[in-house]
Amino acid sequence: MTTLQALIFDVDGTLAETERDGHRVAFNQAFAAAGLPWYWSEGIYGVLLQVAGGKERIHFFIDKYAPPLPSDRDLDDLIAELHHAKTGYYTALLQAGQISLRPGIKRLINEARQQNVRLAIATTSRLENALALLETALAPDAPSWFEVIAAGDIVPRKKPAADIYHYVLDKMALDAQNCLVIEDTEHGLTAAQGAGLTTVITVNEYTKRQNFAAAALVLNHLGKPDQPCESLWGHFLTQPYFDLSVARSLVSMTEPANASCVVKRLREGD
Ligand code: XBP
Repeated sequence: MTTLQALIFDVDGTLAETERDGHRVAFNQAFAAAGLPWYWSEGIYGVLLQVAGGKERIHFFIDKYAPPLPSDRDLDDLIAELHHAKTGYYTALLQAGQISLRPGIKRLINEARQQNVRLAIATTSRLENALALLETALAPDAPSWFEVIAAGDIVPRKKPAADIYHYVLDKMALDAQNCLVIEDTEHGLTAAQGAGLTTVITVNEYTKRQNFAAAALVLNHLGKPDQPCESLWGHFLTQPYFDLSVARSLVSMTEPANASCVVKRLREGD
């Protein structure tokens, strides 16, 4: 029988709402510090999020919106410099305690640690960003709870390519069927599916209209006893939150013990 041996977490948007209030703000701080008249509004940032990776996102912005560019700068050097500065602003935002974890994340991670379910991270973001979030929002020693923290340029192709998930599985010497992924985007789902991984999605404002038909379960968040989650697609939870019992049911491909009938239900026009 297939058993759950590991949980693999995406970072941005999954562990915390880092995109709108973290990365976006830090990109804008880096642009202003460099004297560039660029500003990424919440709306524009939603468009830019279709490209994963900070450097790649700045490239995409320049290609799509043709903003004013300094004539005396090599483009790749400028982007590398902006991205380096942005990382500093982003980690400073985290150190200032500006960003907290999404509902249920800490509870699920603690439950996994108590039950010896192995933990890993698979993110497109830079390693120092992932470490800073874990340290500031979870616990100073939280990075050590994760057996593998796969981040940024460690693989040649970022999500939606499956590379980062293949990397994690190789490093942990695990079969995909024994792992469950928590993601928040269609790109993340595509990457995890590409590696054969069962995936649970917790949507956010930027991703709630994306196509998650291939997910095992789509929730508004993982939920906690005093803040119930809502099932948007897949198995309808009959308890107020997602926990390891549901995770085990999903990977064993049996009807979840704590979920009733399948509700293929997506929120439209919401
Ligand atoms: C999130 C991303 C990243 C961050 C910025 O990745 O797409 O590009 O927005 O990261 P994930 P960097 O959902 O896989 O965690 O600036 O550090 O590249």
